[in-house]
This record gives sequence, structure tokens and C-alpha cells, in this order.
Amino acid sequence: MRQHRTPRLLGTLLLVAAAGVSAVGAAPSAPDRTVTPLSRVVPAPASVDPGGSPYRITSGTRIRVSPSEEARRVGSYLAGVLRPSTGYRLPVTDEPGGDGIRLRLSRADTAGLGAEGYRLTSKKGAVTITARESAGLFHGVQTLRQLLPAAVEEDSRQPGPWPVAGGTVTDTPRYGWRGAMLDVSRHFFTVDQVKRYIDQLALYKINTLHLHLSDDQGWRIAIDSWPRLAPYGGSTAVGGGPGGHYTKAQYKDIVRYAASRHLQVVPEIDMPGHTNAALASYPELNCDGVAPPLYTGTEVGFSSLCVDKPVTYDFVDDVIRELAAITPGEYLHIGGDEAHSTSHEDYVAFMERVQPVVAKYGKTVVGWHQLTGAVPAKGALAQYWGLDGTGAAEKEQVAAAARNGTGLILSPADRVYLDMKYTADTPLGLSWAGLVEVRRSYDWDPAAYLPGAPASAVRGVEAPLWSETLTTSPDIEYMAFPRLPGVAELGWSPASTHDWDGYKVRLAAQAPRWDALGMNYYRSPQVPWPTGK
Ligand code: NGO
Repeated sequence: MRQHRTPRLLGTLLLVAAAGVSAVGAAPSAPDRTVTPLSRVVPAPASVDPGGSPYRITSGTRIRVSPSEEARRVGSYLAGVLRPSTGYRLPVTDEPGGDGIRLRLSRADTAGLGAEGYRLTSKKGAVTITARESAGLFHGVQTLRQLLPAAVEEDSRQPGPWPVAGGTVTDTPRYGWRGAMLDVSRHFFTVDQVKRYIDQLALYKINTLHLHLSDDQGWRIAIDSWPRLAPYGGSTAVGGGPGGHYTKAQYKDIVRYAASRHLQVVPEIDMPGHTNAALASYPELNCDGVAPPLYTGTEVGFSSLCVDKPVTYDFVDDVIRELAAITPGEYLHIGGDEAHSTSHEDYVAFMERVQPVVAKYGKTVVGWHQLTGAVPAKGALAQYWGLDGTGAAEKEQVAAAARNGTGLILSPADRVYLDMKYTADTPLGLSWAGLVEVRRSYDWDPAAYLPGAPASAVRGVEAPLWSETLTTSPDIEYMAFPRLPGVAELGWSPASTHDWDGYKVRLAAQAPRWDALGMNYYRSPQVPWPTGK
């Protein structure tokens, strides 16, 4: 497709010549691509004020960072994105003044931008991204990427030009929690596969990676004080594959990489149910003292830690202590879903003992919304994964907790579970919550979703990706794209920008980027994808 350019450029020059203007003396400005409008970004920016001449990256462009290590890191990241495709040197410098791409951290004129907002101004000579914190600079850089031609995402040199439309984008997120969950338990994903997904999440300003590290089918994180958990409890997967686990060094590497993309990692150890891998590793964790075999099926609800045994709480304390020590983020997820083999009284008692352990190690509890059937700790967050049609009593239990101060993360399964099939023909995924096409996952309002829950209780949204049927990065991408950007937009963009007809056009414009990045995605018939590719 890029081959057309030469003839088109030639055509322009011939026209210029025919008009009696010397082509030889013409400025090298033959924009043969439409400049992307400032508003054609996902998630939709909070405010866009277009106008003025475009900026253009050239071989002489410098990336000027305000003199701070953090701004320099974002500048180097941006250079890493732009250099392969433009072929330009793009030195990162803290020389003050001058044209180019400028990344400025400032306390002076940024009060309204908060911790993650940014302002991007583009005009002849300079694109300036200003933010209060480096996360804002990073998100502004993601916007800049989307304003450049899609070929900027290629990993080999492409012909320019590299214009950015003129004007100003001022942008801040609607919610502070914009998450994606990856289930590495049902099938294990390597560090590199997780990093690849992190890079894709960062494109859409997702700031939280929730890792589902343990379940019946596999324990995926090394715990020194219970050394059989990972090598034995992690030795298989759904369908009987070899499984795997992260060493602590590998987990830290994921956490560091995520931080470099401004995502926090929220680790989950699911309990008291979903614990067969742990129970299989240590007979003493079972009420009858007998370890069950490892499990490679996909049933849920059959396993439980032994709520009456003191050793259970030694185990939980050790695991949470070790995991908290390698997790810089504020949150630790303790699961709590589908504890069908634990009585209600035992569940309540268990949560009453376990939540203070999370606090003791300096973390805030997150649990699936069944946690609201116990007494959520002060400050805890409940992650709602019911359906539109979930019964009123269950929704009211969650709403009542929210009125009482429990924060909510919304992951309605028939909206944002990325493992749900799009249609009956989708080759991967599950359908217990229904079929979830792209429009359905985008077209709802987090603030109004749960009846009786105050809008102020909603901390944000999260798109879980369970991996019963997924084994490769292309599998992950096929289920996440194009639904994930819609969830990211629900988390980031003001409700006033919500509009399927506008969104689907902006979403369609992402496809050439995914192609350039070598990503897999589902070509939903609901989206007007560009043709001719
Ligand atoms: C449920 C269940 C998981 C499954 C998932 C599949 C929650 C919170 N518990 O979601 O164990 O993997 O559905 O969609």
C-alpha cells in the first residue's frame, strides 16, 4: 500500500509544474497522507481544540525533555517507538528551548491535569507535551503516536512525512483504575508474552495489570516458605500442558516493565476457593490431610482451603508477606469468588482473618464482589463480575457495601470479560455470560451501571481475560482487540464523549496500527474497518 506514494508524489509535482511553478524550487512539502485529526484518538480525549499549522517530525528533530530523569525516561521510550520507522536519529536532549518534540514536567500550569493528565500542543516547529507527573507525559506520548501515520508503528524504516495536526489536546482520565486482568493460571504465559500485552495495554492508557497468579490448575509464583507450590503446583495447566511459574526475579521484572509503561501490577492469590494447586502441593492444607491430584479440567467451585486449621493462616500469612514484599503497588487481590465448597459462615470467618493480613503487610484488599457477602475491610475494593441480569439481591449486596465505603471496580462479565466469544462462531473463548460483540462491550456507563451504588464509589473498570481456551499471544490479542480499547475508553474518557457511532470510526482507525505492530484482532462486522488492505 505504501508503494502508491511515489506515483502520487510525482502527480503532485507534475501538477505544480503544469501550474507554471518550478518544481525544483518547491518546498519539500508534499503531504501525501491525510493528517490525522486531533480528535481521532482512543480513548477519546477530554478536550480538543484543533487549529494552526501541523508539526512535522524530520531528520533534524530532537526530543527535548525538561531536566528530570523521569521526563528523560519517557523521552527515551518515545525515541524507541519513533526511530525504527522514521529512520531518524531523534536525540533525546535536555538542552533548553528550541524546536522539536518537547516533554515538560511542570508544577506551574498543570494543577488541572492531576497525576495522569497532559496537555499536547502541536504547531509548526514544535509539539509540546506538558504534564504534572511522568504518567501524564507517558499518556500524552500515546496520544502523539496515534496522531502520527500508522506506519510509525512499523519496526523498519518507512517513508514519511510524519505530520501531527495543529492544535491543543487537554486530557485527564475519568477514573483512576483502568485495568486489564490476565489469567496466567489456567494457561501460563511467559514473561515476554506478558510484556507484549503490557505494551498493548499502554497504547490505550490502561494503568493497572491484574495478574491472576493462582487457581485450581496452576500456582504461578515462587514462594520460598512453601517451595513446592510453584514447581509442583505450577507444573501443569488446563488440558494437561506443562504449566510454568515465575521466579521472584521474573515477577519483579514484569513489575518493573509494567512500571516503565506506567502500569501498576495487582497480584491475585485466589482463596479460599480456586485453590486445588495449593492443596495438591501440601497435604496439610487439606481438612482430611490428603492432597488431591493436580487438576487440568475447567470446572470451578470444588476446592477450598481448610478454614478451621491453624496452618491455613500460616500459609496465607507467608504467601501474602512474600508477595507483598515484591509488589510495590498498593493493592493485593485475594479472590474470594466461587467459594462453593466453603460454607457461608466459614467464608465470612476466613475473610475476617485474611483481610487484616493484607493490611499488616501494607497493602489494600481487592476481592471479587462475593467479598461483600463477608465484611469488606475498611478501604477494600470489590470487583463486580456479575451480569446485567444478575439478581437484584446480589446487586444490592454490592451496592450496599458501596454505600458503606467499599470502592467498586466494574467488570460485568457480559460486557467486559474478554474471554467471552464475540459470536457463536468465535473459535476461542467461553460463552457462559453470553456472546459479547464489540458494541456491547463499549455501550454502557460505569457510573450508572449498578443500581443503588453511588457513582462516587466507582473507582474504575477492568477487563478480565481468563485463559481456559487461550495459549498464545495471538490468542490473547484476538480476544482483547478490538474490545479492550472500548473498556479503556470507558475508564478514561468523559461520559459526554460516549457515542458508538463516533467511537467505531476512531476504533477502525486503530487497525492499521495493529497491523503495523503485528497484532492479531477480530475484524468485527460492527466496525467500519479501512478497506483496500
Ligand atoms: C469466572 C470465574 C473464573 C472463570 C471465569 C471464566 C470469576 C471471577 N471466576 O469469573 O474462574 O475462569 O469466570 O469466564
